[in-house]
Amino acid sequence: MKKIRNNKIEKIIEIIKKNNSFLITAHMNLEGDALGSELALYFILKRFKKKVIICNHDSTPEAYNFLPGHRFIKNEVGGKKFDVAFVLDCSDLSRSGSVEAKIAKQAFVVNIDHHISNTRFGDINWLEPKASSVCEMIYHLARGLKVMDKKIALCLYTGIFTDTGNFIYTNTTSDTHKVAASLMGYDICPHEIYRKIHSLCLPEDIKFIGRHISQLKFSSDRKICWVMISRWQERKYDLTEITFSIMRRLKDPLVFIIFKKVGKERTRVNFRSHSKIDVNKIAKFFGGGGHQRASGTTIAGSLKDSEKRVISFVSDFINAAKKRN
Ligand SMILES: [Mn+2]
Repeated sequence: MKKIRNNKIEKIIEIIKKNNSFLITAHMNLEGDALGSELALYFILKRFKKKVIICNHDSTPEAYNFLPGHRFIKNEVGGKKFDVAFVLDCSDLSRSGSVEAKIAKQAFVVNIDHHISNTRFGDINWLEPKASSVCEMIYHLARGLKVMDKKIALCLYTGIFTDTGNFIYTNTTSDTHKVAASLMGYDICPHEIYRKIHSLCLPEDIKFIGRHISQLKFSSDRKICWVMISRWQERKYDLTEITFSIMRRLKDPLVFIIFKKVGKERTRVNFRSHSKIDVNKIAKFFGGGGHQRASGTTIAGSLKDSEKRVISFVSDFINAAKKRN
């Protein structure tokens, strides 16, 4: 096993044992790792008879309604005070959206994350940039507390599964597989999880993606591939990931980008890397962040304007990286 920060786990165990009420949150645009780690931690704390509330900025996408406990998740906690707030899978506290204001008022904040761009906003910061997911980290916490059951295992497995792109991204390590194998011992069916999360598209969604795929753009050296989406329909599931999974089939590009118009002068830009090109650094330049091979940012500017700025920056970035090697 690679080095997991056991001293942090011990400290967090102490905090759990000493306190009674807990608030759990994660980032906006909920996905498998955010929800899986929140719910797993919820069940872990419940085993110690603690008062626990999960509160998120966004509502839970329908695709994740198979996760046990999803009905307990709230979008509002009123003026309640908690002894401890757990913030999961957030590189920055602002990623928790409207919950940020609540967290800022809590006595003690535990920041658990695997984003390399994490800003260390907690009173305790347990950061494992090499972990595949926060769920992989929570697995070690659960082991430290000697709790595990089918519900916790299903939540954790789902987060590891989705954050590794079904075990194909470069964040998948032998440790990730060891953790996943151990969780499978609790009667987990990966094919069912896959079907529940990934087989939801309606014919119009596939056609929508198809239209955009037919208009892919490439830099002249074909190292950058991108797509512009002016009318983005929010769905029960993540069309961004589906679009990227098709783009990733391309042989030549090193960086994949999706530009989405999300407001009059606001463009969401998501990056994926196929290579050593560090898209966390690219997103950071534009005020965002994430992981080395998956990141994003929101730019104040029109779709066209953002395209121009980002593509020219990425192209220079790739050329500079080429020169260094
Ligand atoms: Mn994650």
